[in-house]
Amino acid sequence: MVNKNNIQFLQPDEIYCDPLKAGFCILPYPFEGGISFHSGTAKAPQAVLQASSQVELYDEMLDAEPFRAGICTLETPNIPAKTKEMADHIYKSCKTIIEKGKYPIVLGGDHSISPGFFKALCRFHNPIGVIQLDAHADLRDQYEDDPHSHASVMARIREQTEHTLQLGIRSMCIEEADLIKRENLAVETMHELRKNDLNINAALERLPDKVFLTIDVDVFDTGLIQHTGTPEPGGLTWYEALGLLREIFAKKNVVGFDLVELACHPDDWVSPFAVARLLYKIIGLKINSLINRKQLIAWPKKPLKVPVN
Ligand SMILES: [Mn+2]
Repeated sequence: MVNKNNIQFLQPDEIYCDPLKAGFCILPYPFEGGISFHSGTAKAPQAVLQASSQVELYDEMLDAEPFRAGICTLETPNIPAKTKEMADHIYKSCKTIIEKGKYPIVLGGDHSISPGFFKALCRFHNPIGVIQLDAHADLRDQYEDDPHSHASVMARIREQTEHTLQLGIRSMCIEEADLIKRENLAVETMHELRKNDLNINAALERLPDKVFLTIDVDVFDTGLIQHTGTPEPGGLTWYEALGLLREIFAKKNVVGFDLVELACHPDDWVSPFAVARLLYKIIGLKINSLINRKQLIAWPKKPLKVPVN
């Protein structure tokens, strides 16, 4: 796993992306075998890495330079073509990253990669919950005969934990709606969120301290993220999402996260840049959370091991 990508996230000086020293580790995972609508997610990691060279290293919201903690981008692995084999492959890849003491981040790729990543986190963290930001409930037991489809992500995750919180949802089938009611699942629709019906603190309190965060970028408004595998109108604005993320990182120990479902389009420069910005914001929020929890004494000046427990 020590092989570096030719393009490093943010393209900082060499010492800040040294795979041995960096606290954060990004695995680009351009898998596109689980999609059902638009293609383009396979090219997304590369586009985000390229766009990241334009992201300012200083974060004005946090008044800090999070990159100094060290962020290494791994080379893109050879990914099996079938969803079932892929699920095992990403599990092993993420397990290796965690075993090396790195904070794991996966850059997709379509959403079918998340349950395997989560399975790796479950080996190290128990109890652990999941927070999903997504336009879609993803609770179908299977989709187009594939239980590992990107439309079944939360169904597969719920086999591993009962602690889930789904935010920004605005698309589901009636069977999913029935399941949510029957099992009283914590699903906050976009409609409820806009009515100010969401008590995020109460929702977060029901989860264990440790959580995995999975962000399907179709949770955003299509003005911000213009191309995704399955776009839906009416999503989160940039600052609504940052507000939610600030609350999540203030209250929870987020032990890993992924960003999935960006679809590339040759004329779209906005969306990959927004995802690069988002990725960097989240790394900053994680470091800020470690400082608030007194697991770090200050913003790091040089690469360090990120405490994960
Ligand atoms: Mn989605």
